[in-house]
Amino acid sequence: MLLRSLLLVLLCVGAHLQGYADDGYRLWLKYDQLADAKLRATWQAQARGIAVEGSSATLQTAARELQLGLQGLLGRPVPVAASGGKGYIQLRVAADPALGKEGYRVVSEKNGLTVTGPSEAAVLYGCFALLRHVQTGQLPTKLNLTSQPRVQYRMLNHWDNPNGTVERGYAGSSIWKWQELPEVIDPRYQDYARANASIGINGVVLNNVNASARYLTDEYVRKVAAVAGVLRPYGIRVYLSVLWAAPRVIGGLPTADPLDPKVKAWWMARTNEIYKAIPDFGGFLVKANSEGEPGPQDYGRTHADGANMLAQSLGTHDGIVMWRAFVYKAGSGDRFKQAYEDFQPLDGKFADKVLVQVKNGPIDFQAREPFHPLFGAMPRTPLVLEVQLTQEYLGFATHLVYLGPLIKECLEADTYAQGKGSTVAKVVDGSLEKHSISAIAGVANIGSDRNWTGHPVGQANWYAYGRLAWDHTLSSEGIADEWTRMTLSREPAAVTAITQVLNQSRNIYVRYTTPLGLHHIMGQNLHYGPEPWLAQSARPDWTAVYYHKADAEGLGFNRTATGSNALALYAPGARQVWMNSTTCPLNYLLWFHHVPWTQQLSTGRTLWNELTTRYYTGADSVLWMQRQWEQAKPALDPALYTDVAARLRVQHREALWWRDACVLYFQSVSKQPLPPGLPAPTRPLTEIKEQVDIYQLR
Ligand code: BDP
Repeated sequence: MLLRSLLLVLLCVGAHLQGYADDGYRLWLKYDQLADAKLRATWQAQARGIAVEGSSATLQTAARELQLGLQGLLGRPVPVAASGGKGYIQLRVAADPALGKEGYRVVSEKNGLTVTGPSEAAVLYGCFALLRHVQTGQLPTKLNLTSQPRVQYRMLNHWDNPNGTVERGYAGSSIWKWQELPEVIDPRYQDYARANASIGINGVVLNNVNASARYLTDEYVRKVAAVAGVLRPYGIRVYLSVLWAAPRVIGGLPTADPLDPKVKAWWMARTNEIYKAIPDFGGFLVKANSEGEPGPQDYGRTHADGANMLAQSLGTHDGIVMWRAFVYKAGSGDRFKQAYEDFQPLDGKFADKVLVQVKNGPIDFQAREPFHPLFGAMPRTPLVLEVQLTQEYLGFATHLVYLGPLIKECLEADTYAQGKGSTVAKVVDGSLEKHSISAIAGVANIGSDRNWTGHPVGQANWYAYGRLAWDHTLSSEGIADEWTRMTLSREPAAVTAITQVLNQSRNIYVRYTTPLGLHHIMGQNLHYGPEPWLAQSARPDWTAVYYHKADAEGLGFNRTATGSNALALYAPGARQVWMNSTTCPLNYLLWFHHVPWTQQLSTGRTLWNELTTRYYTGADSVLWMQRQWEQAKPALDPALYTDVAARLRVQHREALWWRDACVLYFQSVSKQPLPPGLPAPTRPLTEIKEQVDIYQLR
């Protein structure tokens, strides 16, 4: 008997020391016991219980999450009560004009910690901030965590279809099980809500921008209402992408002309029905007259006509319309300029509830783009910044690419719209042009995979997006550090090794795929792997040669006054930075200039030598990433370590693929020898082309 008990104890201890295989499901909300006993004891004294004033669903949710987190982290029960004495954490809604609607305060007071905010959601955010503080191993002394979001609508956009597929999704299928809804509520919806609320996301678009009209039917509205019911206590509202042609497709009308009274009445009636089922419905996202989607231009109307009609259909409901500016017509000049040409003249013509949603760059979520010229150019229209978290052009779920730096780079870019310091962030948060509404959107990278994002480090991109949506002044490095501590390990050497990888990963990816400002040279349709030789497609602006313009003389797209003159779309201060090919920052050089192969760059190398050097050093850097990851091994869950290590091996193989494909192809045009010291690829271009064909399933 004694022996059996002893064995049992040993088994339990063993299991505890090893931890259970970490399948990534818990994301950064890991509430494993703090290893440091002193730290635990200090917090235990501050968290004898939780006292919550009020019984609303959101406050109860906040208390439950705090309880769950603290019990795990501190390793002992933390009761929740209506009131409590010394050492109880008080949760309270309290008016505080300095905090806006959603800001929180977590402070140490005489009797213990208090978490307050002007709304229930604010208190929930405060609880997550407190948990983050404990999780990252910080002390409670003189606690004063105060923060409020800089952007009002912080959106996560799904590109999910009714049949469960996810457009450009690389982490399994959709998490939304439409066929089972509204009766079956997958418990995963709640964990999804927790994750989003923990980083401050307060709105989700449930379906693809290439929308099915189905979502507007009564049948689907009931399903959407069921999801909204799960998300509501977490301060999250639901939104829908709409198909512009819905009045024809499901409404039985002969037209979807926004100025047609019957069309207007149809939208108004549909909207009212939606609000009956979902009183806090957030509104609509629209992709119109883009990539074959229908839109108001089909009837000779403008984007503003369409957006305003839809805004009108919202009536007095508290909803908004996010109208996407991602448009480019076949055969009408430099694609870089087209969204600008369509939308800029409409500035001032949009109704109050309309925001125009603009991708971070002018082409399409490339690994590095200059900021979109519409930022700063539509002062009378609130603009939503849209970034892509799913790695469509960044190696899917195979390549480790932390997107914090990419998002930050765009937010910090200076539009010079109102002189120096007119950053994209200030345009987006509304402060530059004094807008009363502001929004930011991230295209989700999650799916039904157990670990949500396929690549375990993809979770960092969801996390970083949310944190930056809340506060764009946070640093990308700080967020990487926070995420690593919460998700992977708090062991200092491991944190350093891993965060170095995260922080460098995007630049490394750019180097081995599209250095010096190359863009859109990826495999056709699938958008994976290199295909710089692609010259034939349904439209010229879907080929690679359209963008890199490699010829015997040089490489790059001339967008100066002697070329497409896209640079003229930027304010003089911004344009100035890129205008001159000898002073243009090298990261943007080929975005704006056609540069002779033999031109000497600021690095002292010729364009050709710099280009090839970047491809080689970029691919080699993946080996450095592997070594760093290996250094962190002792501190990591073994299964997770192995998974990422394997993905890094694929990443290296594919970095070499990119390198060899691009170096050999551009060499076939430049006729330049490789600089001394760089070994020639061992396979011919023909072989690589065949490999690409296999990838593309052609
Ligand atoms: C492109 C994607 C396409 C999307 C489109 C969009 O390839 O699947 O529908 O963006 O944003 O990058 O509408």
